[in-house]
Amino acid sequence: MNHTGIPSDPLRKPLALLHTSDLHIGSDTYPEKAIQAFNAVLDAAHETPVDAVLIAGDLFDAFRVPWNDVDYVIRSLAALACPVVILPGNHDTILTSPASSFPFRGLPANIHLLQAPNGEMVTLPSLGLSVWGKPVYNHEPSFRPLGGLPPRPSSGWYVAIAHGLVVNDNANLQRSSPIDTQELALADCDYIALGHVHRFENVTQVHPPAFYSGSPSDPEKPTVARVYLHPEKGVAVEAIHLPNHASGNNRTR
Ligand SMILES: [Mn+2]
Repeated sequence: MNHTGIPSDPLRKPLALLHTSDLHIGSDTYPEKAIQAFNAVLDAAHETPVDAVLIAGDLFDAFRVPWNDVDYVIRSLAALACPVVILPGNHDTILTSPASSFPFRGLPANIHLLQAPNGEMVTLPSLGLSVWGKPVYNHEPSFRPLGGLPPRPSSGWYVAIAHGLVVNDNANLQRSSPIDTQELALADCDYIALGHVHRFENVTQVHPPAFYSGSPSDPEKPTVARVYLHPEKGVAVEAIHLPNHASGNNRTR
């Protein structure tokens, strides 16, 4: 044990992650702004390099997204040259429908798309990082984005990604894709990267740190989150404020 009480683990090296969500590429109400916001996320990742990028849902807006946009997104994420983990949110039907023309089989090696309906773990041995997430196939009250979080791997950092609505009382469990505060409090991981709410928000329940990154196209406060995992200092999260582009989005969840 070190002075923080976190057991020493040689695989837990200092890491920086970029956490984003709710880009809504292909939106029919703000298509250009969505691309501008995506470009701002790429700029943030290039300006201050990170070890991995986590996209916590709603990268795309719908089932039908112009092919040029899909191709641009894939090529741009490949060019980041770090691992990119994508969790499908409720809008990402292009990533979850069997009828989709998305090039699932031709993805660049650094792009990890979570697809298993009951959740899937991506292990990145070079980073000592495991990332688990459960895609949104059915955006309804019975779908629990953090339900079934597997036990912590024996070594390294462990991050959960979830796309849903944090609710703090049982009455609100009738909302679609609910994440209750007990689930946040009991999750045995180092960080919970959330998407669905378009504003940066700290929803930590004592431990582990749990944040919404905010949407890069939010009309008032466009943000991404930068997450620092440090073996002695613990986990720190900061909002990175992005340029504010004209013509706001409608905060579609
Ligand atoms: Mn959503």
